[in-house]
Amino acid sequence: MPEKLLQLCGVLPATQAVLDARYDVSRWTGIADPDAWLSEHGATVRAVVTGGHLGIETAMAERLPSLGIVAINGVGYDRVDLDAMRRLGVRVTNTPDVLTDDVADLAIALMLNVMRQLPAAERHVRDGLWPTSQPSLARRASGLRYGIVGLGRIGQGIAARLAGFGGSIAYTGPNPKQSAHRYHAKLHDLAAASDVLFIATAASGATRGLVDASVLEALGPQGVLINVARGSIIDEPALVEALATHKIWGAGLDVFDDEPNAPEALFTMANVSLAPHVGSATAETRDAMGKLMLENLDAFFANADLPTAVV
Ligand code: 8YV
Repeated sequence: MPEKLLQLCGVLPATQAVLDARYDVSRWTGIADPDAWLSEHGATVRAVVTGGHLGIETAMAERLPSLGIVAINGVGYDRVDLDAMRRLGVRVTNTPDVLTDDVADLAIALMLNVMRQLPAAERHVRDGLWPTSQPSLARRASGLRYGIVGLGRIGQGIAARLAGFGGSIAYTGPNPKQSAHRYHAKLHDLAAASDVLFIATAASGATRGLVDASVLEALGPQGVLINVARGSIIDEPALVEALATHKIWGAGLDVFDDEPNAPEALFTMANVSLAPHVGSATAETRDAMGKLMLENLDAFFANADLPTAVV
């Protein structure tokens, strides 16, 4: 009998085909009455597959008494209460490394979008305005002071790309790392010393609203904020206010606090580039994430070491 698996997120067709072949899969989105379903089938579920941005509610996990593993198809585990999973005896895995390059690429793309005003430039051509006018001048993106919040895998990927832009790179995090880049213990000091501030830190309860009005003020009226981590790390109303009142110059955002909802006030703002959480959304990376997620599941059911265990 295949093991019962509850799938909370969508995956690529190739990954789905393997899941469907190896497991008895129920897809959460196809379940008409979730409460009744959990009462009837909850006790048989052995594995949950979920996205980094989705995680799993502890209340749901508590209704799955045979649950052995939550396999996250993503690197972030901020939406999973790890202590609760330990208490419930549930393993947790994620998909680190395979998405680092794509997320770092997107951070640079957002910076270029904002500084070089590429969406406006493209609209200019598509709207047929080129023969009669020029778009407004943009800002140089190279040779600046770049700050990175979180010099982990993705932060280092961003730093490696920025090395080609000239300028200087500094970072903050709980502790200094073995790195040639300048360390600031305080986020405010890093923000004050940065033209472009990249958010690349893992989210947790402790990072909620970390980038608040005072950090944005420190970044200053010429400063640009780029976020490819989690929306929760930024005080979103404070960000909207800072942009609207020109306390900072611009922002490039791939993540939001209440996805898939982004604050509508941002939609009409100049100097803002928005993306619908696509940091890891390339065919190559999503395929690699799917494979790693499957490897973790297979290892769990084979009683083998989990390739990328979080818990
Ligand atoms: C994806 C992510 O949106 O890896 C993460 O933590 O947030 C993204 O890669 C998601 O996990 C895809 O399921």
